[in-house]
Amino acid sequence: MEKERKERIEVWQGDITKLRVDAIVNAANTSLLGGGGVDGAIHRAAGRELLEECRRLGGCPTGEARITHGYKLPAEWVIHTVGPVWSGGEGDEDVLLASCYRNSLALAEKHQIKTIAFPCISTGVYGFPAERACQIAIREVKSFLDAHATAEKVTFVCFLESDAGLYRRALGGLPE
Ligand code: AR6
Repeated sequence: MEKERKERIEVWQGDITKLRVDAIVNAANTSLLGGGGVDGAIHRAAGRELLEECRRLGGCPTGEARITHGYKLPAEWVIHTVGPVWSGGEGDEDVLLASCYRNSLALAEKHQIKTIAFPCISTGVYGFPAERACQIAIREVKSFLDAHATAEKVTFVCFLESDAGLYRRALGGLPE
């Protein structure tokens, strides 16, 4: 079982908008109307129709997720989730970040999505420490995969080489 789960997780370094997977996850903000970072890249690549669909959703609270079509993206779906803004770790940032992964994966399951790619949510503009976020992301994905069979592959997309290193080390250290 453990080996099987390991084969369902991969790390890929690059631009998430290029990935031909069923769904890519967007690190959005509560307005869902676009922004910088990965959010800006996804909206640019998907085109204006994505913004129009997002507008109809009326926003998304931190820690929750919403799904739209992918339009001009190679991915069929975009799952938009809103990570917490880091404020020193004394608030509920860890819990909210875990909710982003859990709620995104629950939406994927609901839509029978088999392949899904995550960026490193909250670790850019929102300032969440990369290593701490990586541990939370891996923990949530592992427990989801153990409980659900629909998802065949979860890809952690790391834009930065340093993040790819973090994920590869953390996943290499999974217990056998
Ligand atoms: N593909 C994959 N990852 C990327 C890409 C890309 N094309 N571009 C950046 N990253 P951020 P946040 C990585 O700032 O911290 C936006 O303005 C980046 O290196 O995009 O959740 C939203 O509208 C980092 O590892 O998202 C919100 O206002 C990760 O994506 C706010 O930023 C997340 O960085 C959300 O901030």
